[in-house]
Amino acid sequence: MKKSEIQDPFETARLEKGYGKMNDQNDPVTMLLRHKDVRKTAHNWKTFQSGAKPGRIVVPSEVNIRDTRQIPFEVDPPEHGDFRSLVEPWFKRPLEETYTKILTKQIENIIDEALTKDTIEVVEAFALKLQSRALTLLLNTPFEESETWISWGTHVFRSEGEALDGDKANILYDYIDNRITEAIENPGEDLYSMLLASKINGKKLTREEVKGVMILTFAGGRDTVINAITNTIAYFAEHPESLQRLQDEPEITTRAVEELVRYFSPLTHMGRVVTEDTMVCEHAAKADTRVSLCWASANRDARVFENANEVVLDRKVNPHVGFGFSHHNCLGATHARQILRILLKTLSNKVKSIDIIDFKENIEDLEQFKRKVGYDNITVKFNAKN
Ligand code: HEM
Ligand code: EMZ
Repeated sequence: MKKSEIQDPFETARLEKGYGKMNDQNDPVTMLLRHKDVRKTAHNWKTFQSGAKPGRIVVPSEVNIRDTRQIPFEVDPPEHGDFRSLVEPWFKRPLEETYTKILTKQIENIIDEALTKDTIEVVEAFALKLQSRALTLLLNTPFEESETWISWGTHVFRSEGEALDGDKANILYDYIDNRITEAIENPGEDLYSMLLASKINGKKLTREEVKGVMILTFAGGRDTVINAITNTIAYFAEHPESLQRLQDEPEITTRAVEELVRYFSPLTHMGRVVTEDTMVCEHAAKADTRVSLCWASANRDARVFENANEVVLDRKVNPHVGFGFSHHNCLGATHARQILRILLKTLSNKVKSIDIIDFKENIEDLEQFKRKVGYDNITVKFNAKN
């Protein structure tokens, strides 16, 4: 088996029953595994709600470490639409020319630096750095802020050995509180100030709402992006011919990004709370229990994807759900896609090959299923093109 391979642990359960079960802090979850059911359920917000108690739709549940509602993630229609329309233009800024130019420079610098080193640990010294620096663009805050974010490590709610780390979460909450106070006292051109100046139906956003958007921006776009970047490096280390192909056929880059997101599925699943007794996959789902939409399983569904377990770099029809589906689809997808597109372009221009020296996989434990989402660490050597 290749080191960069990400296997599909859901296949048997998906084919036989369509769902899997896991217990999470005595609040069990029925995981929906088929592409069709995942999409249908994501769409049906009346029966499968996001706006439950803050933290409950996340698996593992964050109810014990978070009171603030993440917005627009933990809000259902029609209120969801109000928040979403407010923030959507801001999250489309990654398409602007200046944004792309600065992001390209940031990524080139990180790759140039990696090329000067004998070896480099990709998660901390490459992916986390890249993610944090790029986030200064999305928030429109000073570049130096990234140093603080890098010091927090890869996940804002998790630390080694602790899936839910309340102390760590408090560092993020305090940090955001301070930045909001600063933006109130001295408004600027950043996301905090934009939110503080905004109104929905004539009413200003509350401080708690602003905090909810900011927490989500930090948490949702962190380990997902870090895993996507790290897995990309591992993949090209074992497929140098694909790197060459990207240089020869740059027109496939956009498709390649979508295919890597499908294959990696950096966010395995996300929950919903059932509002009324119902059936999923001929299985009873009681009111006030949880289901999850398993993006990672849906993305390997052979009824939808031919050769689902292979990376087909220029896959033409690719209705993957790696960024979710329906109204809650990923708000950060424009930013994430730009990062990956520029990463692929810069790697294919500058890097001849990558050697994997040492690595430790990050395996998510979903009881019945164990799934590789990325690496705890992976040390590589980058070799430059002549
Ligand atoms: C929603 C995946 C990067 C912010 C989602 C959802 C998925 C997802 C699957 C749907 C959740 C649901 O339906 O409950 C990913 C992946 C990423 C990524 C795979 C990287 C490759 C980012 C980034 C940000 C971000 C960079 C922002 C900094 C959000 C937000 C939502 C969301 C705000 C909620 C949108 C809403 O509720 O309307 N993401 N995400 N994500 N993501 Fe991402
Ligand atoms: C939440 C989630 C958002 C959650 C769209 O996904 O990402 C998870 O990594 C966080 O732990 O709080 O932000």
